[in-house]
Amino acid sequence: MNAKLLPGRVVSAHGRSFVVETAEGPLRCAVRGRRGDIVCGDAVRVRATGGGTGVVDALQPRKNLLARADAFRHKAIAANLDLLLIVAAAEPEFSLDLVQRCLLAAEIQDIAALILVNKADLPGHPDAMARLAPLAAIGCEVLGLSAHGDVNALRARLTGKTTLMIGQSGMGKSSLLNALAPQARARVAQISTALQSGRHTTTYTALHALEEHGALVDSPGLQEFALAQYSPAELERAFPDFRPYLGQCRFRNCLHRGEPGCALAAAEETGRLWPARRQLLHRLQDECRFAARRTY
Ligand SMILES: Nc1nc2c(ncn2[C@@H]2O[C@H](COP(=O)(O)OP(=O)(O)OP(=O)(O)O)[C@@H](O)[C@H]2O)c(=O)[nH]1
Ligand SMILES: [Mg+2]
Ligand SMILES: [Zn+2]
Repeated sequence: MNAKLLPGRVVSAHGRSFVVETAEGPLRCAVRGRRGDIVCGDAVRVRATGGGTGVVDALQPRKNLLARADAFRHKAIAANLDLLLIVAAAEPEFSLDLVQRCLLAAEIQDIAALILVNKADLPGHPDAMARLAPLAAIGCEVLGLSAHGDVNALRARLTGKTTLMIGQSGMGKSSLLNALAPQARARVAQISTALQSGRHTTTYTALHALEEHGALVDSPGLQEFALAQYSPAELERAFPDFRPYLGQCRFRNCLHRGEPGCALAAAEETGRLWPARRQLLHRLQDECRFAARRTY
């Protein structure tokens, strides 16, 4: 039995089994003990056990971790990311709430984010772009293109980076992966027109090498994105548009829920803040307070 320790990177995580890419090729590794938290992008050391299998010996410290958590469970998605690509489209209809939650998760983990509006060939595309205008106005980058057309504008953004694609089912994440890394041959499926939703075609998270250096991680479609693992204060600080006003409220412990002299409310009244943002903050804080009363 070969007992050599090899450095490697986790390239797919499927339930309790995952694949680690090493200098000697990919090794299929099983989870031993409490290792259920290993995700795509993790740097590990593995002990080869022969026949293309291995055992993870050590998980290296992470630069960041993209994860979601509600009151009931914590779900890590991918680690050591340089860019979060939030994929939306005109069809099925995308959730602005979900896009914003993804942006906040990236902000808290210090990961750059880019909103990609796919399916630019569809007639609903300009409306989809317009729905994102309030986020573009606060400095979020929004790029529109079609996975079935020219993807070079996106390709240029991915060079040398490890990028995670997330978004609702049916937005075209796997189609984008196929356009950028054809050897991935990811499965894609028609959306359900009756339900106006995707079909949850991608079932596990996997990392694919890009020709022009860098890696693209495809993930299963999300229905919701809870951020209950963060504190109310962390959530508040994750809104870049709130920053000029934080600390400016009359009460130092202002919850921005109608107290007199609230700087966020005043900024809304003069059109400097988009009211949907404070409502989102309140929903997130309510969710994390509810979760704090429970244990996983
Ligand atoms: N018209 C048009 N259709 C697209 C485009 N990109 C993807 N689609 C279609 O959208 C449907 C869903 O695409 P997928 O790539 O499977 O979507 P996904 O985001 O990976 O979905 P999940 O794996 O379920 O999360 C497929 O029928 C694709 O052919 C595009 O740019 N234009
Ligand atoms: Mg997919
Ligand atoms: Zn306030």
